[in-house]
Amino acid sequence: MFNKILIANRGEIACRVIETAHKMGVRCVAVYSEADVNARHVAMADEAFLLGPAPSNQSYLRHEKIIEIALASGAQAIHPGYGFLSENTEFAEACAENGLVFIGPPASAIAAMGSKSAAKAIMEKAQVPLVPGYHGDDQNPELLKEEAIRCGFPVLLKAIAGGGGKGMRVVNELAEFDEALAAAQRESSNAFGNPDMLIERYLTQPRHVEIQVFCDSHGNGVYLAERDCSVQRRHQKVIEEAPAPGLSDATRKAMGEAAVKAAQAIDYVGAGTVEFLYDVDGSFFFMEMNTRLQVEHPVTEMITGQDLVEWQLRIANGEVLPLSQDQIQITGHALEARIYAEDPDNDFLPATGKLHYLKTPATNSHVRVDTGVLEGDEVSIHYDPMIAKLIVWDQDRSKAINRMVQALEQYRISGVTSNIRFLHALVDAKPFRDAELDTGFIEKHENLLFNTSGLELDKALVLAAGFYLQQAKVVKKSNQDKHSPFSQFKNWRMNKQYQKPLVLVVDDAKHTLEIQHFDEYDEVRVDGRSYQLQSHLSHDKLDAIIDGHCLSVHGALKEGVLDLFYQGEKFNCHQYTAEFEQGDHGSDNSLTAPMNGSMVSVMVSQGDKVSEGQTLVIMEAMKMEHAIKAPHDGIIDAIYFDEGELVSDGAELLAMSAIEAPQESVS
Ligand code: MV4
Repeated sequence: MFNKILIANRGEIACRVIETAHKMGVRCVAVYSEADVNARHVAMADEAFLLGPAPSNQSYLRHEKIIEIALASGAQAIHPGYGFLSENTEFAEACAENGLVFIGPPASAIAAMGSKSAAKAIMEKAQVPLVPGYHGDDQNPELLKEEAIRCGFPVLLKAIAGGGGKGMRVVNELAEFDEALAAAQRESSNAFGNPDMLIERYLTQPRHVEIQVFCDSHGNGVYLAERDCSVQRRHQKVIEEAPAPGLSDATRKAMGEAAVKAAQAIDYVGAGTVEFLYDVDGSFFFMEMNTRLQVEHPVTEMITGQDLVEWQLRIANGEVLPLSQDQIQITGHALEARIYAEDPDNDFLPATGKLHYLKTPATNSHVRVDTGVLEGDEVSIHYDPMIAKLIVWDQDRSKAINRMVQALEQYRISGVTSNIRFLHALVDAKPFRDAELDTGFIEKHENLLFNTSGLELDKALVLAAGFYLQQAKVVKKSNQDKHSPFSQFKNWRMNKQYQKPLVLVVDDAKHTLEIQHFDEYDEVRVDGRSYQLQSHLSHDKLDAIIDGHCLSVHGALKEGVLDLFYQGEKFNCHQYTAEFEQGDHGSDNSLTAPMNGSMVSVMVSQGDKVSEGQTLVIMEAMKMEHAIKAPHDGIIDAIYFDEGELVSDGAELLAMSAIEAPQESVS
């Protein structure tokens, strides 16, 4: 076995690989960018080397530098994780040329799966089922039309050079075909420099079911069951699970054997995933093969009891597969939720910031957290905004869902917007519990998933009042410092009528709470409605009784801003003060960056007259564009950034002044 490996990655997957390597007694060399010097993967490694500045192309994508570090540090092998260099043929070749073992498949196998049409041709030859369609070289439009008719409408045009859902177009009927083909070819030429198309019968409600395969260098191959990854959003997986609900043993076997055939058709070695479209009638069709360890591999580990990273290291070391096919058993059900720094209620806009409060569920045989961040870390624009993977296991799917709901409720993040509430709503939704899965799940059930809230506003406000009150008590006891930020609570005398009402701001609306203290409880009045509150705070946990309803919430208070966590939801408020008003709304004529990013396009010039809602500039962060619009009619006074410049969160982008309505002359 290698005594030292280099991990050419960052974040949770780098940490995941280090964990297993250490368990096996293998030393780990990490690499890191300037942004990651304090990252968890660096801390976990035995040693780590700087690659360069934060952007990936100056750090984690630098082939030569990484190989140089591996050689200099005495590592014998490189684990690429996923993303970055994991499916880079040149990098795999460069490892071999330098006598380093690439912990992944041979470069030729990566290359074979790089082209969609070539991959389909290989799979057809290996008798792996393909969606009925055409993937030939002859691109004569008349021939393509004949082929479309042969498939049966609706058909799907897929750009040969596309991928990940890019360059696809549905054609519902013959009459639309000519125009749709011409448009698809134009788009594909522009986007990928290649107009060539595949044609397939379009499956209207498919599921994404993928098989985990492993092959050793002695010609053996096995499958470790499947994962259902149908719950996706714009081709990003959201929830993954294993096994796939409702998949029969016979289908599992057929799909597994097809996947092993697919891998062996390209002389595969190592961990791979063969993706299938699984249709409502139980048929399945090859989609593509991923030649790496995947993000969602933990659900397979949970139901098979195997450590897939250990399998990777042993196979890379030339060993035979640890288990034969009949030794691979599946037990129970596992789910994975991807916790992201993003705002589901705002078109999944990526979020950045400091994770100033980060609490994770207790881990045990049922709950696993794979993460690369710690409390206090920064989520930046430079890398994928995944904060963690939350993985649960239980004897059956319904129990596993309960575990997931519970674990999400124990996952609390303050400082960065996350998708936790969305995930909680998703796994708890009836159609998800009923396993009504297909790739359109999120769109179909929008009403259950977005802008939902189970916590009544009054109750939340009363709980917030309890938190502020109890926090003030704790601070008063332990800190008499007049200059402490909590001296603002000096008016909160116990057992006396509270002099000043507590004014809380929620979603820009002010709520006035009148509080009266009694020996046994506080009376809290919200807009004339009165509640009896008893509360007790220990650390961040508030136990409360509101009119006889006992409930517990957690809170994170920072600079007067309170996040209350309750059953997977986060309730945000702050105390109304003059400073907050300023900080919140800024000066009337400024426009600020909503996140770290870069300026893509400046669409106005100084002196321009603009109208409310007009797009002024476009910023980009995490490959997503975000239009900054005029909040009112006005005139552009100044523009502070040029196209292409980096912009940090909160920076003033431009200044504009309002156009005064024409004044009526006053006589
Ligand atoms: C399809 C399809 C329906 N019919 N092919 C999307 C990504 C790409 N790799 C394959 N994709 C699809 N191919 C036929 N003939 C529907 C999809 C599809 C999809 C597939 C898997 C997971 C999520 C998806 C979301 C939308 C569309």
